[in-house]
Amino acid sequence: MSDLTRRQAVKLGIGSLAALGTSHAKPAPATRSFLTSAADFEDVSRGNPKPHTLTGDALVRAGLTPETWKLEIQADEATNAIVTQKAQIGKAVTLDYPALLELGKKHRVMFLKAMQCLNIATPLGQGLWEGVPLRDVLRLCGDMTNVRRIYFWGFHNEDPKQRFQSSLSYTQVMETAPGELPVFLAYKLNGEPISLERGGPVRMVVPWAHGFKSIKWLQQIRLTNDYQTNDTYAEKNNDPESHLKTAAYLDDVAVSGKDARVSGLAISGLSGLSHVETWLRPAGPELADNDPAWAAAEWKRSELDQPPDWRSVLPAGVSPRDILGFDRSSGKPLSWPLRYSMVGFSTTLSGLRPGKYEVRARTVDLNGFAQPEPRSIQKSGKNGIQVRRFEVK
Ligand SMILES: Nc1nc2c(c(=O)[nH]1)N[C@H]1C(S)=C(S)[C@@H](COP(=O)(O)O)O[C@H]1N2
Ligand SMILES: [Mo]
Repeated sequence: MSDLTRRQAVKLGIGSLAALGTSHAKPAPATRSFLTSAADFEDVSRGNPKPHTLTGDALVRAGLTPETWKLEIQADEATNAIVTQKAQIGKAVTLDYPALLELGKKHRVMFLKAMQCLNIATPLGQGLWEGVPLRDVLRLCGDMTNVRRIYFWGFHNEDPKQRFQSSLSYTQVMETAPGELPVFLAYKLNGEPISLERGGPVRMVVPWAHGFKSIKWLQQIRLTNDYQTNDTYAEKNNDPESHLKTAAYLDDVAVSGKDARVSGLAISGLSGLSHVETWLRPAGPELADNDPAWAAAEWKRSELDQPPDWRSVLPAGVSPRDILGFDRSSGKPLSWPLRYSMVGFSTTLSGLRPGKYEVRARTVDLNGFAQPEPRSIQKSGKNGIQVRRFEVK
């Protein structure tokens, strides 16, 4: 349940986590900005050298400038004892950056998404992502036969061992349930071209998934008849088909006199977010999962931040009416909190007696299930109930 240290992160093979070693417990901000600026996202990137550290010619050779970027879409014709028929597509396609932007004129989608690593108990950031649905890109390949899955990966220093790849089923890509959100190839973050560090020029964005499906520096797509995941994240015991978890993440508690302000961020995952609750008790030793105190806990509702003034939050020229998850005519969110985004919560505990305390926070989803129910394995997303300790003098 404790947050991840840099050493643990390295052991788990998570990636760079450059900033996380020092900033995993976030101070309670006086005001929290709804969107995270591209540079303030926590970075989770593999590679040696990391693709976003390349410059000059190396960057050009890597095809990571808007002028040199290309996406190759091909059939993967491999067969085996179970996959007996090979995938076939009308034609292989190579798409460049201007062609993708051109597709965007007709098909563009915009969407607010929290980026969250399956392995890290802190949200990485929240952005307004803009791009073209993957299904509209794949249509360029014409008719497809025997395609059951889409594999994709990014630039990886031309060293196959560094490849970071992910996959989706054909159905997930081509069909979107009402109210659900399509997978898309993003070329803008917060109204700007996607920075190299955030995976630009083009990054996959999989709305319902943890970060590892949202492949950065995207350059390759394969259409295959293989029905199995090939995700790099299936290694190290992770569940490669897990959905984003509904969960609360705590800031450090801010104590002022006899008052304690408890705050944090709640992610609305696949099961949605009804509300957040907090539980205050005198500080004690670590609570085991089977401690009777859990059953007697008094959980109290916390306040969720209300929708912000969208005009002041969104990049210039972006209307909420154009963002998926918002009503086309009123420009209001269809639900609050928004699907797959995060929202601040807070509670002020007033008039506390001097002493040491611990406070926990949990979400309740739209099924009425309290976090972490249905009880998940930690390798399907870090949604353990967090605790913060503080003292009132
Ligand atoms: N090409 C590539 N894409 C990648 C990764 C990577 O190492 N290489 N890391 C993934 C993981 S595990 C996460 S959590 C997110 C993090 O996105 P961010 O660095 O923009 O916060 O990127 C994903 N996309
Ligand atoms: Mo991740």
